[in-house]
Amino acid sequence: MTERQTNRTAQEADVVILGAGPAGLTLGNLLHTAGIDCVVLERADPERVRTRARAGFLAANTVRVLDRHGLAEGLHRRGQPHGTCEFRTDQGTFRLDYGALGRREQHTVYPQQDLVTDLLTHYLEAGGRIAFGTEAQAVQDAAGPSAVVAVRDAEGRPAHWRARYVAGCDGRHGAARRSLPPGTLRHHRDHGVTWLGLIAEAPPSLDAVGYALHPDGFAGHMPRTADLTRYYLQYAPGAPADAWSEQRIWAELDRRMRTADHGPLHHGRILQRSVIDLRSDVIEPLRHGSLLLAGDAASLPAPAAAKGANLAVLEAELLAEALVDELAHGDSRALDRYSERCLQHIWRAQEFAHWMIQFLHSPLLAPTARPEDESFFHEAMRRSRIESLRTSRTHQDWFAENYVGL
Ligand code: RFL
Repeated sequence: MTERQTNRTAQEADVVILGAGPAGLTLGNLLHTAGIDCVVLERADPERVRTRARAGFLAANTVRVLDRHGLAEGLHRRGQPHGTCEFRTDQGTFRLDYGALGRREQHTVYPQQDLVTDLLTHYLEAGGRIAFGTEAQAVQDAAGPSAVVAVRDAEGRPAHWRARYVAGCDGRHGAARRSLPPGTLRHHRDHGVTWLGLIAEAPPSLDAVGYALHPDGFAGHMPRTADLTRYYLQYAPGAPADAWSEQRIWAELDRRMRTADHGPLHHGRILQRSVIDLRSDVIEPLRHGSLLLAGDAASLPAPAAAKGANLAVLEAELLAEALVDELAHGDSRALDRYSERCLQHIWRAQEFAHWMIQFLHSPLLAPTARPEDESFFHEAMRRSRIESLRTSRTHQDWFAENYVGL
């Protein structure tokens, strides 16, 4: 496989895609297959792109999108179907076979780095253009007939790309967001909760996603592969990622996951740890002249509901269809509706992520808290929600539909 570094003197393409994550590479594949002249500009090197571990749970609709375009071979071969979650609470433990509830759909567990590797391989083998080590600095002239992307190449030299359309798929700290015109709305919410995100070199310890709702804070168990498990621990806001030793981490996980009642967790080396402040935002609108946003650049859903990579793939397909209509057939109607169509999905995902955050996290009562304080009210509502989800089939169907759906 060759990775062609782009060094044409006249640097231009009909569509310049910023970022080689799930959004940018899905879009690149779809446009290239449809014969649209496009290029992906990626800040990182290929090794980093292929190994960045993040998401793992792909919704049924995401698999359908990838299937439609012949991009799902790897995930069918190596991904694992998954349809159960287990809630461990001080009101008891219960399991929901969400794959048999609601619309009866399952997740496919497939690490994001494997999906990105598959998408990149497919794109390169089809002859797609990509420039690694190329950091977009700004998108200029998006209101005019063609936009200009100012970049720095791997040696730090400034250069420019000219495009009829620029797809901002470069995440929430990328150049696309920095280039939005004044007055663009950014709806933002800080959920006031922090997680320590961990990847452990250990097999999953239960055959389900585990959500432990503990008075000392939330703990989560997410299967990834036969040898790797992702864990989350609710963590003190502002604490550095290395504040806890591995021993302390496993002790907290054991306690919050109630291993005394449910059996031990498989311990292993902590391969990766990061502090995740649960925040959400939505940009509105997602189109500004020839600049269009997709994936995390368009909206960041807090990772509590595993929606980000799924939205990225869905939006990439909508954007590809709209750009093909416009560039190949001169029909701009889908492009005009792109922002509105995506925002419907985005707000549904945001609403469910918000619900999950309220459900999973206790207010961590301070020793000085009194029963008349708001935190007690919040905790009582949360207990009532747990009871409703445990006992009401209607509530379980609603949960399943939102948990796995988009
Ligand atoms: P990405 O994946 O961040 O890719 C953006 C790419 O753009 C590059 N880039 C630039 N390139 C050129 N010029 C610039 N100026 C650039 N700035 C950035 C970056 O190097 C990168 O290659 O965005 P994309 O494609 O929008 O995909 C979004 C997803 O990555 C994200 O939403 C998910 O990882 C969120 N998420 C999950 N989503 C799910 O659907 N299911 C899950 O199970 C799930 N688990 C998670 C998650 C996110 C997590 N983090 C990051 C907190 C678990 C975690 C821990």
